[in-house]
Amino acid sequence: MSVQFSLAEAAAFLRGHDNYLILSHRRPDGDTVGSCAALCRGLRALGKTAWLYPNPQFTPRFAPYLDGLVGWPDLRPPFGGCSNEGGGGQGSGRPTACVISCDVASRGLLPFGMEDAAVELALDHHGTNDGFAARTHSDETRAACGELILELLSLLGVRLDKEMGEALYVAISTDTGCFRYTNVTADTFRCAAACMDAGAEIFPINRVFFEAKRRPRLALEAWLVEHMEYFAQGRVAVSAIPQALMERLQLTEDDIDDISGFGRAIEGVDVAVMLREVEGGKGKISLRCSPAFNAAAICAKLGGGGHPGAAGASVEGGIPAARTAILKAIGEEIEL
Ligand SMILES: [Mn+2]
Repeated sequence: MSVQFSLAEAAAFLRGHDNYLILSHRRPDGDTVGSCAALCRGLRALGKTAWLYPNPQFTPRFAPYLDGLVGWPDLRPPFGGCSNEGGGGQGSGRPTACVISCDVASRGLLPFGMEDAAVELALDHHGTNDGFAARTHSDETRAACGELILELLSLLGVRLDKEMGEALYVAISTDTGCFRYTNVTADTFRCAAACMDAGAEIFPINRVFFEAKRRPRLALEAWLVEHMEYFAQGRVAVSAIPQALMERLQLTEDDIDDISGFGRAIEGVDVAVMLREVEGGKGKISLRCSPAFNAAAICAKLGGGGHPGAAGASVEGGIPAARTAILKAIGEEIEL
Protein backbone atom coordinates (compact mmCIF):
# COMPACT_ATOMS: atom_id res chain seq x y z
CA MET A 1 0.00 0.00 0.00
CA SER A 2 1.23 3.44 -0.82
CA VAL A 3 2.18 5.92 1.91
CA GLN A 4 0.16 9.13 1.51
CA PHE A 5 2.41 12.18 1.51
CA SER A 6 1.55 15.83 2.02
CA LEU A 7 3.16 18.24 -0.41
CA ALA A 8 5.64 19.26 2.35
CA GLU A 9 6.60 15.60 2.83
CA ALA A 10 7.05 15.23 -0.92
CA ALA A 11 9.34 18.27 -0.87
CA ALA A 12 11.37 16.80 2.02
CA PHE A 13 11.69 13.51 0.11
CA LEU A 14 12.96 15.28 -3.00
CA ARG A 15 15.40 17.36 -0.96
CA GLY A 16 16.71 14.22 0.78
CA HIS A 17 17.32 12.07 -2.30
CA ASP A 18 19.03 12.42 -5.67
CA ASN A 19 19.43 10.85 -9.13
CA TYR A 20 15.86 11.28 -10.29
CA LEU A 21 14.28 9.65 -13.31
CA ILE A 22 10.91 11.27 -13.94
CA LEU A 23 8.12 9.34 -15.65
CA SER A 24 5.32 10.88 -17.72
CA HIS A 25 2.20 8.90 -18.52
CA ARG A 26 1.30 6.81 -21.52
CA ARG A 27 -0.01 8.89 -24.46
CA PRO A 28 1.53 11.94 -22.82
CA ASP A 29 -0.47 15.17 -22.67
CA GLY A 30 0.50 18.72 -21.83
CA ASP A 31 0.02 18.27 -18.10
CA THR A 32 2.29 15.26 -17.70
CA VAL A 33 4.95 16.72 -20.02
CA GLY A 34 4.88 20.22 -18.54
CA SER A 35 4.85 18.94 -14.96
CA CYS A 36 7.76 16.54 -15.56
CA ALA A 37 9.79 19.16 -17.43
CA ALA A 38 9.34 21.88 -14.81
CA LEU A 39 10.11 19.47 -11.95
CA CYS A 40 13.22 18.22 -13.74
CA ARG A 41 14.48 21.77 -14.24
CA GLY A 42 13.67 22.65 -10.64
CA LEU A 43 15.54 19.64 -9.26
CA ARG A 44 18.54 20.49 -11.43
CA ALA A 45 18.41 24.05 -10.10
CA LEU A 46 18.86 22.51 -6.64
CA GLY A 47 21.99 20.74 -7.86
CA LYS A 48 20.33 17.34 -8.23
CA THR A 49 20.79 14.91 -11.08
CA ALA A 50 17.41 14.69 -12.82
CA TRP A 51 16.25 13.30 -16.18
CA LEU A 52 13.02 12.67 -17.98
CA TYR A 53 12.45 9.08 -19.07
CA PRO A 54 12.37 9.01 -22.90
CA ASN A 55 8.68 8.16 -23.16
CA PRO A 56 8.44 6.60 -26.65
CA GLN A 57 5.11 8.38 -27.16
CA PHE A 58 6.39 11.97 -26.80
CA THR A 59 5.12 13.88 -29.85
CA PRO A 60 6.84 16.71 -31.79
CA ARG A 61 4.58 19.38 -30.29
CA PHE A 62 6.23 18.89 -26.90
CA ALA A 63 9.82 18.99 -28.17
CA PRO A 64 10.45 22.63 -27.09
CA TYR A 65 9.71 21.73 -23.47
CA LEU A 66 11.83 18.57 -23.42
CA ASP A 67 15.05 19.92 -24.89
CA GLY A 68 18.07 18.79 -22.87
CA LEU A 69 16.01 16.93 -20.28
CA VAL A 70 15.41 13.52 -21.86
CA GLY A 71 17.59 10.46 -21.29
CA TRP A 72 19.39 8.98 -18.30
CA PRO A 73 22.99 8.51 -19.31
CA ASP A 74 24.43 8.53 -15.79
CA LEU A 75 21.81 6.45 -13.98
CA ARG A 76 21.24 2.70 -13.53
CA PRO A 77 17.88 1.08 -14.36
CA PRO A 78 15.27 1.90 -11.75
CA PHE A 79 14.32 -1.49 -10.46
CA GLY A 80 16.17 -1.47 -7.16
CA GLY A 81 14.80 1.50 -5.21
CA CYS A 82 16.39 4.82 -4.32
CA SER A 83 20.08 5.37 -3.88
CA ASN A 84 22.15 8.35 -2.96
CA GLU A 85 25.48 6.80 -3.92
CA GLY A 86 27.58 8.87 -6.20
CA GLY A 87 30.06 7.38 -8.66
CA GLY A 88 32.07 4.37 -7.52
CA GLY A 89 29.01 2.45 -6.30
CA GLN A 90 28.13 -1.06 -7.31
CA GLY A 91 28.46 -2.43 -10.80
CA SER A 92 29.01 0.22 -13.40
CA GLY A 93 29.48 2.88 -10.76
CA ARG A 94 26.36 4.69 -11.79
CA PRO A 95 23.78 5.34 -9.07
CA THR A 96 20.41 3.65 -9.31
CA ALA A 97 17.71 5.98 -10.56
CA CYS A 98 15.16 7.18 -8.03
CA VAL A 99 11.93 7.06 -9.99
CA ILE A 100 9.18 9.61 -9.58
CA SER A 101 6.09 10.18 -11.71
CA CYS A 102 3.90 13.17 -12.55
CA ASP A 103 0.21 12.90 -13.49
CA VAL A 104 0.28 9.07 -13.63
CA ALA A 105 -2.87 7.58 -12.06
CA SER A 106 -2.11 3.86 -12.21
CA ARG A 107 0.61 1.33 -13.00
CA GLY A 108 -1.10 0.57 -16.30
CA LEU A 109 -0.47 4.17 -17.39
CA LEU A 110 3.31 4.06 -16.82
CA PRO A 111 5.12 4.67 -20.11
CA PHE A 112 6.15 1.77 -22.33
CA GLY A 113 9.40 0.28 -21.03
CA MET A 114 8.72 1.28 -17.42
CA GLU A 115 5.74 -1.00 -16.70
CA ASP A 116 7.61 -2.73 -13.86
CA ALA A 117 9.52 0.24 -12.44
CA ALA A 118 9.61 0.70 -8.68
CA VAL A 119 8.17 4.20 -8.45
CA GLU A 120 9.30 5.90 -5.22
CA LEU A 121 7.06 8.95 -5.37
CA ALA A 122 3.94 9.67 -7.42
CA LEU A 123 2.82 13.30 -7.78
CA ASP A 124 -0.71 13.33 -9.11
CA HIS A 125 -4.13 14.95 -9.09
CA HIS A 126 -6.37 12.01 -10.03
CA GLY A 127 -8.96 10.95 -7.46
CA THR A 128 -8.63 7.49 -8.98
CA ASN A 129 -4.88 7.16 -8.24
CA ASP A 130 -4.50 3.48 -7.34
CA GLY A 131 -1.45 3.78 -5.07
CA PHE A 132 0.99 2.06 -7.45
CA ALA A 133 3.94 4.06 -6.05
CA ALA A 134 5.68 3.59 -2.68
CA ARG A 135 4.67 7.15 -1.72
CA THR A 136 1.86 9.24 -3.19
CA HIS A 137 0.87 12.86 -3.09
CA SER A 138 -2.38 13.11 -5.06
CA ASP A 139 -4.61 16.15 -4.72
CA GLU A 140 -7.79 15.99 -6.76
CA THR A 141 -8.69 19.59 -5.96
CA ARG A 142 -5.94 20.64 -8.39
CA ALA A 143 -7.08 21.28 -11.94
CA ALA A 144 -3.71 20.14 -13.23
CA CYS A 145 -0.72 18.30 -11.82
CA GLY A 146 1.20 21.41 -12.89
CA GLU A 147 -0.52 23.39 -10.12
CA LEU A 148 0.91 21.20 -7.41
CA ILE A 149 4.34 21.09 -9.09
CA LEU A 150 4.36 24.89 -8.97
CA GLU A 151 3.71 24.85 -5.22
CA LEU A 152 6.20 22.03 -4.72
CA LEU A 153 8.94 24.04 -6.46
CA SER A 154 8.10 26.97 -4.22
CA LEU A 155 8.39 24.73 -1.10
CA LEU A 156 11.76 23.57 -2.41
CA GLY A 157 12.91 27.17 -2.70
CA VAL A 158 13.29 26.98 -6.48
CA ARG A 159 13.03 30.31 -8.24
CA LEU A 160 10.77 29.84 -11.24
CA ASP A 161 12.43 30.76 -14.54
CA LYS A 162 10.93 31.32 -18.01
CA GLU A 163 11.40 27.68 -19.08
CA MET A 164 9.74 26.31 -15.95
CA GLY A 165 6.98 28.91 -16.23
CA GLU A 166 6.23 27.97 -19.83
CA ALA A 167 6.28 24.23 -19.08
CA LEU A 168 3.85 24.75 -16.18
CA TYR A 169 1.66 27.03 -18.26
CA VAL A 170 1.40 24.25 -20.86
CA ALA A 171 0.47 21.82 -18.06
CA ILE A 172 -2.19 24.04 -16.51
CA SER A 173 -3.71 25.46 -19.68
CA THR A 174 -4.02 22.12 -21.49
CA ASP A 175 -5.64 20.26 -18.56
CA THR A 176 -8.24 23.03 -18.25
CA GLY A 177 -9.03 23.46 -21.96
CA CYS A 178 -7.43 26.90 -21.69
CA PHE A 179 -9.23 27.75 -18.43
CA ARG A 180 -12.69 26.69 -19.58
CA TYR A 181 -13.42 23.41 -17.77
CA THR A 182 -15.24 22.84 -14.48
CA ASN A 183 -11.95 21.93 -12.77
CA VAL A 184 -10.73 25.55 -12.94
CA THR A 185 -10.41 27.37 -9.60
CA ALA A 186 -9.17 30.80 -8.61
CA ASP A 187 -5.88 29.06 -7.76
CA THR A 188 -5.63 27.91 -11.37
CA PHE A 189 -5.48 31.55 -12.46
CA ARG A 190 -3.02 32.41 -9.68
CA CYS A 191 -0.78 29.58 -10.94
CA ALA A 192 -1.01 30.87 -14.52
CA ALA A 193 -0.19 34.36 -13.28
CA ALA A 194 2.89 32.98 -11.47
CA CYS A 195 3.99 31.41 -14.77
CA MET A 196 3.67 34.79 -16.52
CA ASP A 197 5.50 36.53 -13.66
CA ALA A 198 8.35 34.08 -14.29
CA GLY A 199 8.49 35.25 -17.92
CA ALA A 200 6.26 32.74 -19.71
CA GLU A 201 5.13 33.96 -23.13
CA ILE A 202 1.65 32.58 -23.38
CA PHE A 203 0.44 33.76 -26.78
CA PRO A 204 2.59 31.31 -28.80
CA ILE A 205 1.60 28.49 -26.44
CA ASN A 206 -2.11 29.29 -26.76
CA ARG A 207 -1.75 29.49 -30.53
CA VAL A 208 -0.14 26.03 -30.77
CA PHE A 209 -2.36 24.24 -28.29
CA PHE A 210 -5.74 25.96 -28.67
CA GLU A 211 -5.99 27.62 -32.06
CA ALA A 212 -3.82 26.30 -34.88
CA LYS A 213 -5.09 23.21 -36.70
CA ARG A 214 -3.53 21.39 -39.62
CA ARG A 215 -5.79 20.68 -42.58
CA PRO A 216 -5.93 16.92 -41.86
CA ARG A 217 -7.45 17.83 -38.49
CA LEU A 218 -10.13 19.93 -40.19
CA ALA A 219 -10.85 17.02 -42.54
CA LEU A 220 -11.24 14.77 -39.49
CA GLU A 221 -13.68 17.20 -37.87
CA ALA A 222 -15.78 17.21 -41.05
CA TRP A 223 -15.80 13.38 -41.01
CA LEU A 224 -16.75 13.29 -37.34
CA VAL A 225 -19.65 15.70 -37.85
CA GLU A 226 -20.97 13.46 -40.61
CA HIS A 227 -20.59 10.19 -38.68
CA MET A 228 -21.56 11.21 -35.14
CA GLU A 229 -24.15 8.94 -33.46
CA TYR A 230 -26.65 10.44 -31.03
CA PHE A 231 -28.57 8.76 -28.20
CA ALA A 232 -30.95 9.87 -25.44
CA GLN A 233 -32.51 12.72 -27.40
CA GLY A 234 -29.11 14.12 -28.27
CA ARG A 235 -27.65 14.11 -24.75
CA VAL A 236 -25.15 11.40 -25.63
CA ALA A 237 -22.85 11.71 -28.66
CA VAL A 238 -20.59 8.89 -29.82
CA SER A 239 -17.70 9.22 -32.29
CA ALA A 240 -15.02 6.83 -33.41
CA ILE A 241 -11.71 7.34 -35.20
CA PRO A 242 -10.73 4.09 -36.94
CA GLN A 243 -7.00 3.57 -37.52
CA ALA A 244 -7.66 3.41 -41.28
CA LEU A 245 -9.07 6.95 -41.13
CA MET A 246 -5.98 8.15 -39.23
CA GLU A 247 -3.89 6.78 -42.08
CA ARG A 248 -6.11 8.00 -44.93
CA LEU A 249 -6.18 11.57 -43.60
CA GLN A 250 -2.50 11.37 -42.55
CA LEU A 251 -3.33 12.46 -39.03
CA THR A 252 -0.63 12.66 -36.36
CA GLU A 253 -1.10 12.24 -32.61
CA ASP A 254 -0.60 16.00 -32.24
CA ASP A 255 -3.50 16.59 -34.65
CA ILE A 256 -5.92 14.69 -32.42
CA ASP A 257 -4.48 15.57 -29.01
CA ASP A 258 -7.67 17.26 -27.75
CA ILE A 259 -10.22 15.54 -30.01
CA SER A 260 -11.89 13.72 -27.09
CA GLY A 261 -13.88 16.83 -26.22
CA PHE A 262 -15.20 17.30 -29.76
CA GLY A 263 -18.72 15.95 -29.12
CA ARG A 264 -19.14 17.95 -25.94
CA ALA A 265 -19.01 21.19 -27.93
CA ILE A 266 -22.42 20.33 -29.40
CA GLU A 267 -25.30 22.07 -27.67
CA GLY A 268 -27.39 19.66 -25.59
CA VAL A 269 -24.68 16.99 -25.32
CA ASP A 270 -23.95 15.94 -21.71
CA VAL A 271 -21.92 12.83 -22.45
CA ALA A 272 -19.40 12.72 -25.31
CA VAL A 273 -17.66 9.49 -26.23
CA MET A 274 -14.60 9.22 -28.46
CA LEU A 275 -13.41 5.77 -29.47
CA ARG A 276 -10.03 4.87 -30.96
CA GLU A 277 -7.99 1.82 -31.82
CA VAL A 278 -4.76 1.66 -29.85
CA GLU A 279 -1.84 -0.72 -29.32
CA GLY A 280 -2.65 -4.42 -29.22
CA GLY A 281 -5.99 -4.07 -30.97
CA LYS A 282 -7.57 -2.52 -27.90
CA GLY A 283 -10.42 -0.03 -28.03
CA LYS A 284 -9.65 3.21 -26.19
CA ILE A 285 -12.61 5.06 -24.74
CA SER A 286 -12.40 8.77 -23.90
CA LEU A 287 -15.37 10.20 -22.06
CA ARG A 288 -16.20 13.87 -21.50
CA CYS A 289 -19.19 14.76 -19.34
CA SER A 290 -21.10 17.81 -18.20
CA PRO A 291 -21.49 18.12 -14.39
CA ALA A 292 -24.75 16.11 -14.66
CA PHE A 293 -22.64 12.93 -15.06
CA ASN A 294 -19.45 11.51 -13.55
CA ALA A 295 -17.06 10.38 -16.27
CA ALA A 296 -14.63 8.76 -13.80
CA ALA A 297 -17.43 6.67 -12.23
CA ILE A 298 -18.70 5.52 -15.64
CA CYS A 299 -15.19 4.58 -16.82
CA ALA A 300 -14.46 2.82 -13.51
CA LYS A 301 -17.13 0.27 -14.48
CA LEU A 302 -14.83 -0.69 -17.36
CA GLY A 303 -11.63 -0.71 -15.30
CA GLY A 304 -10.65 2.84 -16.23
CA GLY A 305 -10.60 6.12 -14.36
CA GLY A 306 -9.91 9.83 -14.47
CA HIS A 307 -11.73 12.95 -13.37
CA PRO A 308 -15.48 13.70 -13.03
CA GLY A 309 -15.44 15.72 -16.25
CA ALA A 310 -12.93 13.68 -18.24
CA ALA A 311 -12.03 10.02 -17.97
CA GLY A 312 -11.00 7.01 -20.03
CA ALA A 313 -10.80 3.26 -20.23
CA SER A 314 -9.45 0.59 -22.60
CA VAL A 315 -11.15 -2.65 -23.53
CA GLU A 316 -10.19 -5.68 -25.63
CA GLY A 317 -11.84 -6.01 -29.02
CA GLY A 318 -11.23 -2.67 -30.71
CA ILE A 319 -13.80 0.00 -31.48
CA PRO A 320 -16.88 -2.31 -31.76
CA ALA A 321 -16.31 -3.82 -28.31
CA ALA A 322 -15.50 -0.41 -26.82
CA ARG A 323 -18.69 1.05 -28.28
CA THR A 324 -20.83 -1.77 -26.84
CA ALA A 325 -19.15 -1.58 -23.42
CA ILE A 326 -19.40 2.18 -22.98
CA LEU A 327 -23.00 2.34 -24.24
CA LYS A 328 -23.93 -0.31 -21.64
CA ALA A 329 -22.14 1.67 -18.89
CA ILE A 330 -23.77 4.96 -19.92
CA GLY A 331 -27.13 3.17 -20.31
CA GLU A 332 -27.08 2.46 -16.58
CA GLU A 333 -27.08 6.24 -15.97
CA ILE A 334 -29.46 7.48 -18.64
CA GLU A 335 -31.96 5.75 -20.90
CA LEU A 336 -30.45 5.54 -24.37
MN1 LIG B 1 -3.45 15.98 -15.52
